[in-house]
Amino acid sequence: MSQSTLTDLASQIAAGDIHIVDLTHTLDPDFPVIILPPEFGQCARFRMEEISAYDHRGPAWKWHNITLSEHTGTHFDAPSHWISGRDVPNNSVDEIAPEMFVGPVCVIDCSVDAAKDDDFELTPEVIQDWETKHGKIPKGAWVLMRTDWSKKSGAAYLNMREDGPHSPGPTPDGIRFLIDKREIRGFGTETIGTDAGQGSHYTPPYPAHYFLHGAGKYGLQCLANLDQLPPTGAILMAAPLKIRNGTGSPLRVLAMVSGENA
Ligand code: 23J
Ligand code: MN
Repeated sequence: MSQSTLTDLASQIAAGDIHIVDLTHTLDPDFPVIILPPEFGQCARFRMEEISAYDHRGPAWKWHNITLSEHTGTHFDAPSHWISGRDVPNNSVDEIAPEMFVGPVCVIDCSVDAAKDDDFELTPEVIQDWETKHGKIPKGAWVLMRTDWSKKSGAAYLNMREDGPHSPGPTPDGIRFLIDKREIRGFGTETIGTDAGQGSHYTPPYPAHYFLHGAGKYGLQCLANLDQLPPTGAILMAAPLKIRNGTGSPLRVLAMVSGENA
C-alpha cells in the first residue's frame, strides 16, 4: 500500500467526496435498554450526574460522572458476552486486535418487510436474494440488517407484548449461513439485540449471540442511519472502549461512504 492512498483518503474526506456517516444513537436516559425476563439480572440505562458546572464545585470547568452498562445504547458485543464464546481466544473488548474493528460493510435492506412484520426473519434465502442483486458477501465483512427500527422510540422500540418483545432478527440458519458460508467479521442490527425480539424461542435460544460469539465474531446493536449507507462499498469503523475483561461497550460507530453513494 502506498502512502498516497492515505493522503488521497484524507483529501477526499476534507473535500466531502468521502462522507462520514454516524451510525450511533445519542446516549440519553430515555433510550431503551433490553428487558430480560424478571428472574434475570438487568441492564442499566444511561445516567449522567453533574460534578461541577463552572461553579463552587469547580469554578472554571464543567464535567459529569456517567453510569451505564456495557450493553447500553449503540454498542459492541464481544465473544465473551456469550457462554459459547467463553473460551474463544482474545474474547473481551480489551483483547481484540484493532484491525478487527475496521472492515467493509454489506447492508441488507429488510425495511419494507419489517414494516409489514415486526417479527421479520433474516433467513439464508433473504441473504441469497440480496446477493443476486449486490454480489457475494466478501469474507471479513460487517453485515448489517437494515429494518428502519432506529426510527422508532419509546415503547415501540422494544415493542413489548404479553409474550415478550417483538422485533426482527436472523433465524439460526440465517446467522449460520453468514458465519459458516460467508465468514463474516460481525453482524449488526438497528434493534435492541443482534437477535430477534422473540429470539429466546429459537433452538438454540438467542442464536445470533450463540453462533456469532462461539465463532469469535462480533455484534453491533442499536445502530442508526443505516438508510444512509449503500448496500456495498462503505467501510465500517467500530472500536469499543478498552474495558479490561469487558464483554461489550457503548461506542461511536462510523462508516466511510464514497461520493457516488452519498
Ligand atoms: C443478555 C441476554 C440476552 C440478550 C442480550 C444480553 C443482548 O441483546 C445484548 O445486549 O447483548 S439478547
Ligand atoms: Mn449487547
